[in-house]
Amino acid sequence: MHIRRKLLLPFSLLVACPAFGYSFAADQTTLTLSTVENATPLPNGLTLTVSGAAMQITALRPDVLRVRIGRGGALPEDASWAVLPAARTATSSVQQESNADSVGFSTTALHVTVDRHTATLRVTDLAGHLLQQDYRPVEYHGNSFRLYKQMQPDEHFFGLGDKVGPLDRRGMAFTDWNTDTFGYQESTDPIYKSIPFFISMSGGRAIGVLFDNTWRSSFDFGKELVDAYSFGAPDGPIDYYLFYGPTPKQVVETYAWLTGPSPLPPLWSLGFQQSRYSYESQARVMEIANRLRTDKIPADALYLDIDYQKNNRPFTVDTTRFPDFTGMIDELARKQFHVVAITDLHIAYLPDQGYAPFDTGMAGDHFVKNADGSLYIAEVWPGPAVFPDFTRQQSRAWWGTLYKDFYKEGVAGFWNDMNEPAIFKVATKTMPDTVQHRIDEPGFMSRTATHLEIHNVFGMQNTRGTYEGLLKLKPDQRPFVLTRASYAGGQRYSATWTGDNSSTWNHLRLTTPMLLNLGLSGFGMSGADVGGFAGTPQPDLLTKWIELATFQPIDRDHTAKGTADQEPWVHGPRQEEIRRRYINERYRLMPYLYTLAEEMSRTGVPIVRPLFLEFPAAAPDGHPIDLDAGGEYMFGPDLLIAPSPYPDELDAYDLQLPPGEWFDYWTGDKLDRTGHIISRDAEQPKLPAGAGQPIATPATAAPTPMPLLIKPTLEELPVYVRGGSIVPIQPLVQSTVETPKGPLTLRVYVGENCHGTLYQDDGISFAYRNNAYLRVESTCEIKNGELHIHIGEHQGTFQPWWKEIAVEVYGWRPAAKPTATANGKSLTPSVAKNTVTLTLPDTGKGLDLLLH
Ligand code: NBV
Repeated sequence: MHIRRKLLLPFSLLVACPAFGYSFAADQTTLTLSTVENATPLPNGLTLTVSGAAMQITALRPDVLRVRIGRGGALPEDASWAVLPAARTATSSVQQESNADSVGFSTTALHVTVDRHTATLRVTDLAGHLLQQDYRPVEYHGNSFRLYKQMQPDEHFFGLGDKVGPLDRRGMAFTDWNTDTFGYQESTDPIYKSIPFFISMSGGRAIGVLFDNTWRSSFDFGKELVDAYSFGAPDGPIDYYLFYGPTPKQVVETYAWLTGPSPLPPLWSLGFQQSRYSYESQARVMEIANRLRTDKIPADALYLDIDYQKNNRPFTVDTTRFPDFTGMIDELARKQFHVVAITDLHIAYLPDQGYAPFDTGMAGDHFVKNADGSLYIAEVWPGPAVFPDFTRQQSRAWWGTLYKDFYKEGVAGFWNDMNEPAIFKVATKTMPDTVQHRIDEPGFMSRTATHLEIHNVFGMQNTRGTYEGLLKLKPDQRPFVLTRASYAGGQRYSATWTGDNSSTWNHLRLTTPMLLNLGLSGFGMSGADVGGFAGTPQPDLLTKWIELATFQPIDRDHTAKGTADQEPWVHGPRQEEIRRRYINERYRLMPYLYTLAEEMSRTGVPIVRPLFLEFPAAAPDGHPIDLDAGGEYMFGPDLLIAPSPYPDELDAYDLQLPPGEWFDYWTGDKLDRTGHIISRDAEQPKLPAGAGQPIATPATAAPTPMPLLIKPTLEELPVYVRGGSIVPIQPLVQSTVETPKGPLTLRVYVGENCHGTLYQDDGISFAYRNNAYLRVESTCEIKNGELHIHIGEHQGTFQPWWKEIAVEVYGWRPAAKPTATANGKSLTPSVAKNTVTLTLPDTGKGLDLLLH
């Protein structure tokens, strides 16, 4: 055993250990895990003793490993807030592979070896490609530890939720400690969420690592060392999952298998949402609602921030400013608005004042305590407040009951803010380390834990209480919960937003990498305050932000107290017109967006995606294409959104379109690699209008990305459609509650591997689980100069709103006198500049179209 005792130094003194850039308490016992003393095969892996520590490596599936290490000779408790029990307890049989130098095993996807002399853990794929290898032995200093892994020169890192900064985490270091960071900037870390999961990509192969440790963990992606990345924590288990793609999409899907996907959201939550801190009276809320309708800005949700409450006390209403709260909710419902109300977790400390959340919480012993057993009381919005013990199942169940009245009155969704938890008037901005949380939970040992262990899961368990409580109150309604803080797996209970951003151009730019990394980290239902929270946006900034948010999962305009109005109509009719046009477009695209949300709820693949998720081999050497592509991203598999990487710049910017064929979303024009100029008039910008001009590339350069040069204008956000996609579009409505009038349009963009999916259901209940959904799969193909389009028969029992389908074909040049047949019957298509359209009754039995 290699146990060395370091010189005893004063407890508070932290020194940099010579071999490590990361500091450890110097009086802690150091243990270096460098010798394999014993190895016992398991049907699904291996148990080892390494320098006295217990280590277990098991296969949950052939492509998913779990590694656990316990310093004291026993493995850490087998429990998790993040990983679903079914995944955590899954096993896959392995083939033992040991020799004089190493112990190990293989699965049908991976080789695992541990060097007997150095204890170096190495994982490769079956072809021997290195996926991960220890860079140096695991070293403990007291309870703290750090794991170093080799980093390849071409290795890039993604994930960790909405940490601020570029999409690629390489060269940076981060800490997980949920923190209320009003006005955070690009270098601020940590912020609100802790999602200790990252994806590494190297040589075109992707792996995922979930480091399931709730303490103040940290990650370093080659900042400390040029050839290593590392992760560690001051305490808690070494318990991590390593999983192999090889594609990044497979990694994201496996992460959803481990931690669960986001549930299917209610349809209305995908509509435009209007908020501010705060609409301070019932009259003002109604004024906003009415203006949205009279100005014909489609919208679905209005938010009530803290000032609707009496003295900021959660679960109360200030009846002076909101004299008829229930009547207001009803009237808003008649106008097709859903209301989301904030319900912070800090319960006002009001003994003997008839405040039911406090009284019932005290009666049930539901609040967290100090180390001496006294009630923990701290100041937040209501003044002195107490905090539910969310790591107790009973306390979460009690919390859920607090929603009864609001939910019955028709409040549609709930907003859990301040749940890092944020505490006023203390330097740490949160609870003291010593606050005691009770873990009283199926699957966990019942015990008391300090705040240091629970801090990062507190917000997640808050949302779990809310989500499960709402489900109990209305078992057939999909809950909508929006949270600021969370932990890995928290996507099972809530959507999220990126907290208190600022009304600056840089924050608009940061929105994209933050939402992309959140999506890769499980939180596919996410948004950033549109227009920015802190400060007042300049007119053009708000317009550009509304344009971008059209193509993001949650589209919520929100701003801070004391800032100017930020609704779409401020800044006059010209700006409003542009903003309306984009919000309209979101509603036209709703069938596509909802189909993406359904895919996310099944597979974990997020709504907004980095380019490399759809085009993992776009760059010739396998590096993620996004690294060359500024602010571009995919909205689902088919639409590429190309905002300027520096949105306040007037200069032209370069775009990279991944290999394949592309169409301008706004005009339907096909982009031609031979230098065809896309219709665009910079002098008289109009919408919808295409943007972009291909830079001439030789026609032979087909598999390489297509570079374009874009001249930015206020009115245009360039959007491109992948050739080979079939995109469903609906007639414009003013809310998702309104039934669209007219046919469903299927825009067919002819190209390779042409297909599209459409998913519909009632948008609110769980009836889809009993077959009450509609799924239509469509394909297209050119054969012998004829275009074949197949629209599949309706799957599921849900009856959609349309009776007819309009098929709009782009990228196919018909004969001089085009003809068409539908299920064998002749029809005459109508032909416009770049489109051929056919409108047909949808019998639900499927359609086979042939265009000559
Ligand atoms: O509840 C007020 C705000 C809210 O509008 C914002 O979105 C949250 O992130 N809340 C923070 C508390 C105070 C903000 C200064």
